Amino acid sequence: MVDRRNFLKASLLGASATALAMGGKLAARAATPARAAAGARVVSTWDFGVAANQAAWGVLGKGGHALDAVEIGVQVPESDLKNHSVGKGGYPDRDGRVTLDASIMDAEGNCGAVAAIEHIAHPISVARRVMERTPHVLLVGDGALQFALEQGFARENLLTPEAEQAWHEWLKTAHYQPSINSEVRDYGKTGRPGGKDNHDTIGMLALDAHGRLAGACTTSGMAWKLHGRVGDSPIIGAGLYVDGEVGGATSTGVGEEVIRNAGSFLVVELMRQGRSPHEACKEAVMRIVRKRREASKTLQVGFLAMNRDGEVGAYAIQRGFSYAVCDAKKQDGLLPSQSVYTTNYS
Ligand code: SD4
Repeated sequence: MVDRRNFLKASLLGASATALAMGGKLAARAATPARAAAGARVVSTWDFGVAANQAAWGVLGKGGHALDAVEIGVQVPESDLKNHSVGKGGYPDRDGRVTLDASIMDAEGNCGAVAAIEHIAHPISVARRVMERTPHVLLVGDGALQFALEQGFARENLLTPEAEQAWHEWLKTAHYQPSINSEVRDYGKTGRPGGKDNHDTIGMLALDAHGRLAGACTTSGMAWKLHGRVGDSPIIGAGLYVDGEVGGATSTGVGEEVIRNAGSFLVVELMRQGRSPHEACKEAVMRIVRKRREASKTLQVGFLAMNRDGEVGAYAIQRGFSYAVCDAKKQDGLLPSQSVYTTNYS
């Protein structure tokens, strides 16, 4: 767990030392980047969260808004063609269509989302437009695409040759078992989540220097899903939830299990009752495991949470889940999550 109090103490000490060195009150008030970012922190799911956090830090480090930070941050994996579970380059559904899900939320309960949207490379930015320019929360499928085009987003082919080839391979058996995290099992050398060859959904939570919280979540969903399938990521309360009084949570893994348990909302409510982010994530994971004792052995769900004080916690069903942490002290933190099962992914 990252201790924000020590971090704050360290930054304040650092700031006053600088002020003394500069000799005077005026200097103490100077808006150095370190001061502008004091107290800010951004966290996100999986190894690829490191690069995404650094992009978000470009906003937070200058004292910018948490909402801008999470949007810019998750655009990094959305643009990464090597990443087959977020944005362009994502694996398609069983019909060969790349359909994307995304959501964004701020501390005041403002939120927007798109589900099963095609042909748009940055669904997170469409989700933000839904939040800011419509009276709605969630647009899906053709309606979401129509709105995005009206808003000036470019129409693109999101199916890369590599993803298309993987789909043709899959078609040879066309075997899909919804209870198993096929994105993890079907590719990568380790056969486990969290390695460099496989990454899941990115969920990101940011706290800015003004104490504002925001979150974002974006994915191409489960590879080879039924056309029209929507996971947890665009469902507010499932894949993402933020409450300025408490904190935020996000999830990755088999979305059906997260939706069944209103996962991210549950994590935030558990924190409201006094649990730490780590304890809250663990209890939300255990709720899934208790209900699905056998199935849980072969599926992955991970939760990541940050409270309003900037304390961070995570927990997953399977080992291998990682999360990236970035603040004024260290911009490339990557931590392993604890998990229920510690044996190899089966
Ligand atoms: C979903 N939770 O669509 C997302 C995708 C994911 O491993 O995280 N896959 O269910």
